[in-house]
Amino acid sequence: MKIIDIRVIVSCPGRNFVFVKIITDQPGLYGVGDATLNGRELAVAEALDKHIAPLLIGCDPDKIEDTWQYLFRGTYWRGGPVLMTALSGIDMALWDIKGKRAGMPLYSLLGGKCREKILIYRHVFGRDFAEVEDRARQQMEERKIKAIRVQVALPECLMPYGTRPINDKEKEIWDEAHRNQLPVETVWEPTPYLRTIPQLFDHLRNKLGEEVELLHDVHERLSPIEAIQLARTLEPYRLFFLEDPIPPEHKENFRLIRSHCSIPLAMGELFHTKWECLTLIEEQLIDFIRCDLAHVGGITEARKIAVLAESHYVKTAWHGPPDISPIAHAANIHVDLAIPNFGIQEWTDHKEMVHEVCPGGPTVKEGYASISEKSGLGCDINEKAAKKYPYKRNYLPITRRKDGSVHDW
Ligand code: KDG
Ligand code: MG
Repeated sequence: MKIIDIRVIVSCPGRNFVFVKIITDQPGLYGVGDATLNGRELAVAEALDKHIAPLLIGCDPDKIEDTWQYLFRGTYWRGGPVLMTALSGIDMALWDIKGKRAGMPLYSLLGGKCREKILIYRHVFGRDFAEVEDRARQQMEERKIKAIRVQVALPECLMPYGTRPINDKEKEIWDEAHRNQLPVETVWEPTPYLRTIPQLFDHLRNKLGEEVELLHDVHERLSPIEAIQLARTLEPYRLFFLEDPIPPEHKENFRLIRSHCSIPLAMGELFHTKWECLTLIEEQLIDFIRCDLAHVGGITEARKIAVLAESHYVKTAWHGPPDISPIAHAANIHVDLAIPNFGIQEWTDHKEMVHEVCPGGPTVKEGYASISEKSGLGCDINEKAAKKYPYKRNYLPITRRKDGSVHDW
């Protein structure tokens, strides 16, 4: 069996996605993968199209591990978000082919189901505590969601991470940035943040009770000592986990945080290889590893990370934002089903347009995700529909402190 073509499909059904389609010489046999890197989509598409695809034409798609090593080590300039996203897309598509050949859903190839359904968490944001409470209640009552990640607008800040425009001034800034296809510039300060978030959790625990699982994403914005302050003040509110408290570069900082609080910690959406996870896992500095399967090297690398994590009692919580496609969400669910140390799965609903371009992804019912029994990943790419939605330049927001200096978003 040989790879005869690799198509890179960039489409914007409401937001940009990069899809990979690997076509084999066997009639009708192909695999699909997700290689979307939000805000730098075309860099990955070019890497795939111009550098990676020519290397793989004529290769045997059955050799997933060998292809992974060939692309990772073979570049010499290995790692980094662009190349690892490209590699992830290829890896997913190769697993999809293998599943289709076997006539088995991917989770079955990975060892079979360890559980029947996948506990998910959804996001809720609000302009104030009451709005967060209302929206969380709606998720709990109407959709039977069991775990909710909460973010709130902050005084003295402008559209901090996880929130949307809350007034005319913010809406104007938001609309203008989108009109010009440039990043929205937001403002964030640690003091109001560290004051407000514990008050939000106090409000929510009082109003929503103890049953619902609550989470919060710091989005890598705190210094280690600020993270300790936040974690300690949040301890009484029994968070499921506190996500990405500090920037990803200096993993050893987690030793300090870990030794000062008992709150469960999660980290990993900005990691690009298993080696970046090692210190946190080996020293049990976190409780949940939450890599992005579309950025960390695909299903092959995620499996290895899950095995490393299992031996240190660390659970998984793979990244599941709206900026990766249903294909990557499907990869998440297949791995979640097959590993013993699954923890929780981040979930966001896609717009109908996304499902039109990429049918067959996982679905959620009463707070749990599941996937069809189709062989492989279970997803497809509708190339005709994809063409209807051409790429639109789009950036992630950029954050500044009040003094004008750039900060982590
Ligand atoms: O593209 C960036 C998003 O994927 C990221 O900001 C979302 O932090 C995120 C999350 O936890 O979903
Ligand atoms: Mg996050």
